[in-house]
Amino acid sequence: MSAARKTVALVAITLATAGCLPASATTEGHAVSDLWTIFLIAAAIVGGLVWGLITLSIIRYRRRKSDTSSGEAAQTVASHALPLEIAWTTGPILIVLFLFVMTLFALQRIDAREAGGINVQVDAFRWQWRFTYPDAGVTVTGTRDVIAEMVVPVGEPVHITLTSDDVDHSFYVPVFLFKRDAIPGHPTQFDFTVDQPGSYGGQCAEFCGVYHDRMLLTVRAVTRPEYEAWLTSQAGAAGSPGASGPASASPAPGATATPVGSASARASGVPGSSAAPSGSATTSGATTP
Ligand SMILES: [Cu+2]
Repeated sequence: MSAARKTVALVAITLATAGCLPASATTEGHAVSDLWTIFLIAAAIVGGLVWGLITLSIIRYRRRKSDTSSGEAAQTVASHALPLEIAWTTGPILIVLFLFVMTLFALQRIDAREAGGINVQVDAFRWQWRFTYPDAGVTVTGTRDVIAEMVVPVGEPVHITLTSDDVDHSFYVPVFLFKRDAIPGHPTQFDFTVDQPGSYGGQCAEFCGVYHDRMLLTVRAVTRPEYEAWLTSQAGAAGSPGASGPASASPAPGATATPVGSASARASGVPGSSAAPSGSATTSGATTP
């Protein structure tokens, strides 16, 4: 294949895939990707229509050699083309209304509260995350060396209460197609249900200070028995010296300078990664800074 053809193929593939979202890992995320597809189709229809009419006009009404007129084309004044005027006013209004209603439906699906499942309190702080399981008395606090990992049962709703200890942060797991701000003093609640077992990397998505980049996190979805075994191991670890129960979980504010994250912890935090991190990362994730 020649260089020119390769370039054309590359540009075509880039354009064709530029609007694609990654497949969502949660039930709620499907509402987002469905909505995205609807917007994309609407945009493609409008774009196709506009470009088609422009191309048609350029070719069909181009100036020909036989044309000896002064150059000005016939002008279509709005008052002379009432049907046209009505069409290009109502068309866009209907499209926007349709997209607005579809967005409301999608929001309803995303914000739906489901029965059953587990509760997790998520606290963002400069510069890590704390995940508290109030029903089990387990707390996982990320440190500057080991990012926090939230372990959840796959296929069950996870009820999150999100807040921040200091400044605005944002809970963001890219493959969940979902992001929500953590605002001090204003807890927010949302649910998600992870469809497939795996480890999903996330990060703070609100610039919150010099070490904002340290605010990585992982959500690991496992089977119910694995989840319960993990909870038991965490509850056991919390009782031993140097491990975190809720009381000893508070981070050192303004913690100092070394970069966050061991290589393995970071590897498990790669968005979309499906490799399950080792048990040792989980355990050390629960220790105090
Ligand atoms: Cu942050």
